[in-house]
Amino acid sequence: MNQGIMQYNPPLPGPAVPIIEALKKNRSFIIAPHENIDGDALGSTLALFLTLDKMGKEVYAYSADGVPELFMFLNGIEKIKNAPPPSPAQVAVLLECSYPDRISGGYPPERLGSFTVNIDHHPINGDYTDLSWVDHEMSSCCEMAYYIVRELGGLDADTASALFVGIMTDTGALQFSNVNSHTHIVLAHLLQFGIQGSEIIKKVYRERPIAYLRLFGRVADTLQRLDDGSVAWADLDCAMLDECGIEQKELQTLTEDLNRIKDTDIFVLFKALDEGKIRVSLRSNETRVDNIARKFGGGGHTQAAAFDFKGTLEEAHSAVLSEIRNAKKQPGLIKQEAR
Ligand SMILES: [Mn+2]
Repeated sequence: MNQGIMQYNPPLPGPAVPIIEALKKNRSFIIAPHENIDGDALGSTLALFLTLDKMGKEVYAYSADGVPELFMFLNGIEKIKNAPPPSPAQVAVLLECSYPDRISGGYPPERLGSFTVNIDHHPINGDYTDLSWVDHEMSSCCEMAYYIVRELGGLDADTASALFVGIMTDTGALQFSNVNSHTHIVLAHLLQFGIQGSEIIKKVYRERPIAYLRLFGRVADTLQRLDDGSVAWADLDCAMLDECGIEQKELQTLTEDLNRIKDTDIFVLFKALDEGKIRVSLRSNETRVDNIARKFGGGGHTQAAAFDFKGTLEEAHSAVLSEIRNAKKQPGLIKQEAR
């Protein structure tokens, strides 16, 4: 560390203060990310785990659906368990769980802690915990966790790497409009802990197992475009995963990797991986997609949202594409500022 670090210390957001107090004064914690863990939920889970552990607290962090191979290079990642927590802690810290049914493993909050804390950057949050910090202006949950980790004295190369991964994966390596000057200042501070930012970006954004690239090819083969080409979609099913030897949890970057079609506004990935249910992921450049996801009982951000559709792939195609057509016809929904 050198003296320059001070100049990158952005001011602590007010809502983080009571959460920091709760973490300081309690002894035992469970850290729970959302189901289908992604880089952001994972980075914040790991950074908070390492920080509380270093403070001598009793802490259990888990991801019921495991940890994607892509993130296994992070130091301390093996401390995140797949098994459910043995018993509730004093405090459960829920990360990006907009609603209780998003909690990894489907456990109710009271099963995890007698006092619950919620940290989230999704625009709509159920406000179901004792303490809550929800700020949709934040690029990522990791940008929020940064402040908590920093105030608790937890910033070091390992926590900085974990937080860096989450900020990068949730901003598409700074390509999305959720990035602002604060995000850059936080990243600048993290880089001062001796982490190799360019190496991390390479691992997360460039290096792909060959089986993954084969799967990418199979899914890209299903690409179709609507009308004027402003809407594109692709399909994925279990047979493709089996043929390519890829597990479901390794698909974290697939939507992002596919969503780079020139002159396309909305990209939709239909994942037929569970009986009678299609997981639909939406990405957009201009049209808001969180409103579309909400119509189907899901949610997310203005430019990245998702939901589960009950029915067949064909039914999902027809319902979702007609809803997108409607959304694009309503001027109020088009070309809004993303954040
Ligand atoms: Mn996130």
